[in-house]
Amino acid sequence: MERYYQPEIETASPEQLKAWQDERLVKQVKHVWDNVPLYREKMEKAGVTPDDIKGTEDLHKLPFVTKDDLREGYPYGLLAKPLSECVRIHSTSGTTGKRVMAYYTQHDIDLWDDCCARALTAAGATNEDVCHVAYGYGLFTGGAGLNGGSHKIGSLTIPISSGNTERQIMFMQDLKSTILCCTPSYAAYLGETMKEMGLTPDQIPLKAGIFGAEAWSEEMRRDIEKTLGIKAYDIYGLTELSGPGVSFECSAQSGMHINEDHFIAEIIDPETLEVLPEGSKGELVFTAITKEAFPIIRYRTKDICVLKREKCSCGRTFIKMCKPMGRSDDMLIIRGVNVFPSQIETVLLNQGYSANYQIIVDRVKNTDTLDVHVEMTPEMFTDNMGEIDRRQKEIVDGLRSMLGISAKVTLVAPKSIVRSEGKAVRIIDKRKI
Ligand code: DLL
Repeated sequence: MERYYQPEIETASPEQLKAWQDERLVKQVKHVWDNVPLYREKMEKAGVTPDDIKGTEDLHKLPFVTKDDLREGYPYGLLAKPLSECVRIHSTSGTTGKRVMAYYTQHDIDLWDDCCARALTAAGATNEDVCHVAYGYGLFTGGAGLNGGSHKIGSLTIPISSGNTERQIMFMQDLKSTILCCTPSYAAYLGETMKEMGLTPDQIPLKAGIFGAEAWSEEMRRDIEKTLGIKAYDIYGLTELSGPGVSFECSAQSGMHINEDHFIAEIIDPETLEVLPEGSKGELVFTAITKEAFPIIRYRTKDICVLKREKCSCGRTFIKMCKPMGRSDDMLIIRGVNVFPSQIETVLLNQGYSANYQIIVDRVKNTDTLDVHVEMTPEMFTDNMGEIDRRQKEIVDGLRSMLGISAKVTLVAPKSIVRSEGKAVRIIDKRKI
């Protein structure tokens, strides 16, 4: 039987959900107008006042907010509550320029933890479970978010953070970890290390994993489920909206339910900025309607996605988002063709490779080049050049039919591509360096 953390909310009627959203949006717009100069200026420029916003149907009147707006506000420009009422900050891992700072009141943390508790419960976790949180702790939101959710449901929480992979596995065995929380690339690495240590899935008590923070394919899900002997659930979120738990997968494992009592989602055309009808592919935009310290209105995530409201076998009524297909700023344009790294991953995993690969893009004599380095698995490792050539050609053909362009493929030895303990870095775009 499906279990919920907050059944009355998670299975609320569409009318009830809309009523909550209407009321909270109106309140939130007043809150930012009164307390955050950036929002007031943007609204004034767009000719909108809080009186124009009566409910969700008026959302489209409000201006968008981008990462650049948030960066400009560094460090406290977007604060909507006195600092004395804030209890925590987190921040994005931005490598260039100023970081985005997110602030939280205790109430914000409580609601965020509830969202993560919903995700854990949907993956089957209860107070009988041992929740192994191997997301990074610190400014990154992964560790703190799942840690908070795990406390809410009363699981025994292991705040192990990422790294020290063999110790992680020893703890899993000794402390009988049943729920694993980390990035999908780290889950794959943990599986690989277990195999090398001579462990089979039945020697590890894990039963489910909650993996997110980066794009991962269905093929990678199947691989992780097999190597770890678990059910693998997706979880989505971003620092600007609290962190993990904006949406989460249920037993149906077919898209993530958005916590609509806290977040309103829209899909827009990233070029024209027009709101697209449900079911269209476009950029995800979120409005956070319950956050106090760092409210966010119509935030352009850059994540490319599709929304669908459908009857779900789990009984939840929240709208679902598909696995993000990548970020519009991760999308590579190679010789004029749009290429998402996830398409390359699908080809590789379907041909029996693991998700250990690197995509190198360069421009030689005014022409874009696409090089894909792919690790052989230990089982297929060979120094037979004929066999290597055959395999490389097979991948080149697979990529050509998926992407419509040619790539150079180089097979490399097992373990020669650096493993990630957090979000994997798979793209090197030398054109931008
Ligand atoms: O990655 C929060 C998080 C932590 C989510 C742990 C899930 C689990 P940021 O570092 O701010 O926050 O990065 C947010 O990561 O805009 C997406 O591009 C990407 N992302 C997050 N979850 C997923 C997912 C955290 N499940 C950015 N699938 C987002 C694909 C994801 N991409």
